[in-house]
Amino acid sequence: MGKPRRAANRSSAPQVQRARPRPARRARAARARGVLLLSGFAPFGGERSNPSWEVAARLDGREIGRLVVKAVKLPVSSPRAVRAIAAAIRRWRPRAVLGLGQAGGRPAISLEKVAINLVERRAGRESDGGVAGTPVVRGAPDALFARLPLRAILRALERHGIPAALSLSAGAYVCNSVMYATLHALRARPQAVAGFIHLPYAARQAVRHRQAPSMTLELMTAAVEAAAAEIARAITAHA
Ligand code: PCA
Repeated sequence: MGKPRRAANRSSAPQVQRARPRPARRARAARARGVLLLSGFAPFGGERSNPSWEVAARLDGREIGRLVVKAVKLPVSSPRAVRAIAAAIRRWRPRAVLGLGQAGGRPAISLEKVAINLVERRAGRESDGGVAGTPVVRGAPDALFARLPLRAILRALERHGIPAALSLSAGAYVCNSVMYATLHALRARPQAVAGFIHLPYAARQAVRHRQAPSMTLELMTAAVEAAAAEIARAITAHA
């Protein structure tokens, strides 16, 4: 008895199937889908590539949890990068913003805890286009803390067997500026998740820096993906 009815339903498939999914659930799912803005940088300091952008580009468009990754490439200049990340935040209204940058010489994935309101040129670096010793945002607080599930990310990376560490300084160069500007831009949206991760040299770059530690792009991509999954989980848990 049930059979003919099912067959009849199938024959008028388009309407029946469209009517089937529960609209309330679909609407909830659509609302829950948000953007994870993932920034990376252009090469600098004589390098031909920057692993931060290579990793961000690899993850562009990926769905991680209920977040869709939108990758954005930033210039290595504090004022220009700050303007670019602020514009991207206005444009995409992301649920989460994760900045990536290269910190050649660091031995592990660095989860940054603090951004300071200071732009200092690093000794020996080419000009970054900013003015040394100035605030990232005039009149704003001296420091802002990352709004990331840092412990959960650290544990996840440990589970994946990827060397990672908490870092208490993102420096005072362009990466720190971007982290600070991001946290400042999101100050009125306390539920937005935001922070910064520094990556070591990619193995390919370390061919020219033989004494420096390095990681493969694959491993760094897996690390950022695992971090993004923890971010998505944290957002879902608080939704
Ligand atoms: N690292 C630099 C700027 C761009 C990048 O990838 C920094 O640590 O500030």
